Amino acid sequence: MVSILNTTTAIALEEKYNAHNYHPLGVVLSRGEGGYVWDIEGKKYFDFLSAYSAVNQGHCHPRIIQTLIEQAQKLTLTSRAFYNDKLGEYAEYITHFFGYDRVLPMNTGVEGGETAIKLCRKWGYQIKGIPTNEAKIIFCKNNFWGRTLAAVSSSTDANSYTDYGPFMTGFEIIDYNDLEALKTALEDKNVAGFMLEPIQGEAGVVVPDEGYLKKAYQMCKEKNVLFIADEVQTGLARTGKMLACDYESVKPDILILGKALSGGTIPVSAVLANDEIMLTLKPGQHGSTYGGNPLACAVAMTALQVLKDENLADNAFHLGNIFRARMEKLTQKTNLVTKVRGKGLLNAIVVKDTEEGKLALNLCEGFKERGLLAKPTHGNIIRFAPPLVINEEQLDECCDIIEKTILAF
Ligand code: IF1
Repeated sequence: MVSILNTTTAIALEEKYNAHNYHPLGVVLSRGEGGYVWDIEGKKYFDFLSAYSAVNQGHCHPRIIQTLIEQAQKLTLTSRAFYNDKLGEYAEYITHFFGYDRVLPMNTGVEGGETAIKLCRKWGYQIKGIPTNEAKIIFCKNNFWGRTLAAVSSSTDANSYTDYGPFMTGFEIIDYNDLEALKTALEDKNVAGFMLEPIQGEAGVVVPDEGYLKKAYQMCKEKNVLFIADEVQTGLARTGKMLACDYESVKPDILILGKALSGGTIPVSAVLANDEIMLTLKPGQHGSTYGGNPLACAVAMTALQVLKDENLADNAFHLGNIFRARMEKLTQKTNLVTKVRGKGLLNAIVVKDTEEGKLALNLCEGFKERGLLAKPTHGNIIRFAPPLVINEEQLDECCDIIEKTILAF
């Protein structure tokens, strides 16, 4: 098939043949390297989305790609019907890396969440002694952990759940960053777990009060309830620490990782827990064809090692402070930016809500014209999450683009 694609024709093809389940910005990317991406016409951009934090290590990181190629030429998938020579090595590596007894390898982030919930329920019945089918899991308002039926059953976003019912039961919703609400919810003896994002991503980079995670964790411990951290987006150096929970020295009972675990190459997720929880699962009770495949295992080890070797958490911490300081300054020069929030390089600005979120969209179009890609969310919030490999000079250039664009409005 011969095709001469340009931006217009590439978009037209998607519009014609693909499901309309997304509304992308009008740019067609065809190449990426580090903090940059290029569109099909060769225009270069700073990537300020990082595939929703999946490319923390930067696009096409040479070491990760090298591992990917080498392993792909040897063995990619065996299923778990047989052992492979990479899974054991990876399991030892990642459990030592995060300090857990065991890992359960999956593929997408949402499968990690599903796995965590299944594990939590099994633990609830077998160890905590909750009566059959009575287990409850607490979630927070505006949570986002994916698109499966369980995920949308715990969602409070009408876009996510409308017309997908009937929904799964046993999920309780409380306000985020509300310890009183948690206290009340924890009174129920059938609560097995509390699952939350340490910073709510999709909700618009909502950072809870300092001490919230620590206190919530302690309250869960007092009630023999598992603290489940969804670090699919906040984890792996994004927020300036290896895990966002590290800020409050909280070690989740169940830790969910995804996205950057493969540095943006293939879907790799992981659920980490100690024996008491993980060993409630027996052969045949959970799994996935691709989970723990040798290609994923090899890639994930390199992806994690890159985070460490390149001190990407420290870089995110440092550059994040600079970025937010620049944006705070901007709020003094314009009334279009009303709020700046985030940690490390997971940040957002809230812009003045005009007609139907047009401003945020127009601003992102403006950023694009000046060579920076970002996407609005919830109409008036713009998320800024560049790959963690960018340097201070590049960040300054990006801040200039953002500032110039906003001040031109
Ligand atoms: C989409 C946002 C990001 C997540 C957390 C689990 C998952 C996600 C905390 C599931 C996924 C995504 C998916 C993406 C948009 C997106 C997102 F805009 F919704 F908020 F990242 F910022 N836990 N987040 O954020 O992981 O199954 O997708 O691998 O298009 O749905 P997944």
